[in-house]
Amino acid sequence: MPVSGLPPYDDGNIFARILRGEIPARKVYDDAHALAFHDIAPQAPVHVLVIPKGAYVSVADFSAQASPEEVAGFWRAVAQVARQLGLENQGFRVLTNMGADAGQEVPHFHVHIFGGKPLGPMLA
Ligand code: IU
Repeated sequence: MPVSGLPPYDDGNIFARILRGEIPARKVYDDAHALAFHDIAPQAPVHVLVIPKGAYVSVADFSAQASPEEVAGFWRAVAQVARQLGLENQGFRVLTNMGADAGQEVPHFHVHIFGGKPLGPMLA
């Protein structure tokens, strides 16, 4: 069960279907712990999503329930994806939305990587 008060993990969510190969995605990275692919509605010149392979609704669930190996593997993958996309030297933004107030649309934990231009200040 989610620790965050969000509904239980739904196996039919779109990212679960991408993980199972039922729906195509423009993949940029794939390893034991994480999959990364281009967002279908990019909000920056580079906009990639990184998702863990395990079934976690949100960052709260992932942080509370994933094994240390999964957590380390996931965040190493995030850094690797940014490197691979050439963002490391110019800078980039990593963001996750959790729950309704943050506008989380897909109930499988994911982080957004934005880059490819000066991003300006964060919007609250
Ligand atoms: P959010 O953090 O849950 O709000 O972000 C979900 C993102 O998933 C959003 O940027 C969508 O454009 C993106 N997305 C996608 O890349 N492919 C899909 O099939 C769907 C959403 I549905």
